[in-house]
Amino acid sequence: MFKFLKEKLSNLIKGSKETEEPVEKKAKAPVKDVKENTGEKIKKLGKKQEIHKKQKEKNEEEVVYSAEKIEGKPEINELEEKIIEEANEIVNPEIEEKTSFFSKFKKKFTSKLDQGTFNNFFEKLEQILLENNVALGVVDKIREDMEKDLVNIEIKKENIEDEVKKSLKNSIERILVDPFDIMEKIKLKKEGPFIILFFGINGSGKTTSIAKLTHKLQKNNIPCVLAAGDTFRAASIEQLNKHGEKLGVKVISQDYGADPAAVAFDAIKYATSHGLKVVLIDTAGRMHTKDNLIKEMEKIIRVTKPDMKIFVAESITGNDATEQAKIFNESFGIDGTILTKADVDEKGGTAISVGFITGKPILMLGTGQNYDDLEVFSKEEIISNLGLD
Ligand SMILES: Nc1nc2c(ncn2[C@@H]2O[C@H](COP(=O)(O)OP(=O)(O)OP(=O)(O)O)[C@@H](O)[C@H]2O)c(=O)[nH]1
Ligand SMILES: [Mg+2]
Repeated sequence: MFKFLKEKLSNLIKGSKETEEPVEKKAKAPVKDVKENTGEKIKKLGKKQEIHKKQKEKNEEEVVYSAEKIEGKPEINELEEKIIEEANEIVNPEIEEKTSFFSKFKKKFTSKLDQGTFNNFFEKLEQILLENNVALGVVDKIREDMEKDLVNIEIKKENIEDEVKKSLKNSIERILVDPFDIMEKIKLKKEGPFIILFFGINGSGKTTSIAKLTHKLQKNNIPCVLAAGDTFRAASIEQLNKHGEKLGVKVISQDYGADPAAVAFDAIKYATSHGLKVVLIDTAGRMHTKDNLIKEMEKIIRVTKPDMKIFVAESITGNDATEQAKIFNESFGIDGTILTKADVDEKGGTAISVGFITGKPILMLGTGQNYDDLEVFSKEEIISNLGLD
C-alpha cells in the first residue's frame, strides 16, 4: 500500500536534502544538448519567435542560440535560461520531478514562507494527492492545516523539509479517524447476540471479509453464526457455505430469491437459542442499482437492528469507494469500513479519505485472500507506510 504515494511524497519533500549537489550536475548535462538542438525544442514551447524578435532588434546577422552570443544581454540571457529550463523539463521530466522542485522552493525561502511560494508548493502536493486517490475534501483540509503551520511562520532554512514533513504528518494524523476495537464492543454486549451487518457493492469483498472476521472471532474464542443474506447472486450461498465448512461454523440460509431480512432473522434466532455470541450477515451487492441496495439494507436494518453496520469497499476503487461510503452513511449510517484489497492498492489515498469523509473509522484492512489477511487499521502504520514518521 502507498507505494506510489510514498515515493512521490518522498521525492517532493526530501528531494533537496539528498540530491541538491547532483541536481546541478545532472540538470546541467542535458542543458548542453538542449542548447545544441534548441530550434526544435524551443519551437515546442512556442517561444522561438520571441527570441527571434529580440535578436533581430539587436541587429544580429543570424539567429544563434549560443551562450556566448547572448552573453551580456541579460533579458535574452534570462529568457533563454528559462526556455532551456522548461525545455529540459519536457525533454527530461524525471530530473525536474526528482530534483529541482524542492531546491527551487527552498531557494525562494528566506526566513518565512510567503503565501505565493506555499501555493506553488501545494499545487505540486495537491496533484500528487489527487493522483493517488486522496479525495478533494481531504486535500482541502490538508491545505488548510499546512497553510496554518507554515505560511508566514519563522522557520530556519535548514529545517524547512522537516517542518513541511511534520506539518503533513500532523494533518494526516488529524484526518485519520481512530478505529474502535470490534472485539471489545462485542464483549461489552451482555444481552443477546451481537449483530453485524455487512454491505457494499458487488465484488467488494463482503463474503471474504466475513470469513476472515469469523476466523478472527474464533481465535478470540467468540462463537458465531453466518447468515447467507445474499439470496440474489448465483452461487453466493454455496460460497458462504464453503467458508462455513472450512471454518467449522454454522451458516443459516434459505433459497435464492428469499427475503434477506428473513434469513438474517432466522440466524439471530439460531444464535439466541444456541448461545452464540455473534451473527455476521452477508448481503448482496448490486452495482448498478444503488437505490435498491439502500432500500434492501433499510429493510434488513429495521428487522435485525444490527449493533454494527460495516461498509465493505475495495481500496483500489479510490474516489468511488469514498463516494459510496458517503452515500451509505448519509442514507442509513455506517459504523465503520473494512477496506479490502489493500495488498494490491499502490496508491492508498482511499485509506486516508474514507474515514474523514464519513467521520467513521476504517476498522480493518483486507490484505490478501487468506483467512489471516485481515489487519486492524492503525493510524501509526499508515503514517509509517507513507514515510512520514
Ligand atoms: N487480493 C485480495 N483479494 C480479495 C480481498 N478480499 C476479497 N478479495 C477477493 O475479491 C473477490 C470478491 O470477493 P467476495 O468476498 O466474493 O466479494 P463480495 O463483495 O462478497 O462479492 P458479491 O457477493 O459478488 O457482491 C474474491 O476473489 C476474493 O478472493 C483482499 O483483501 N485482497
Ligand atoms: Mg458476496
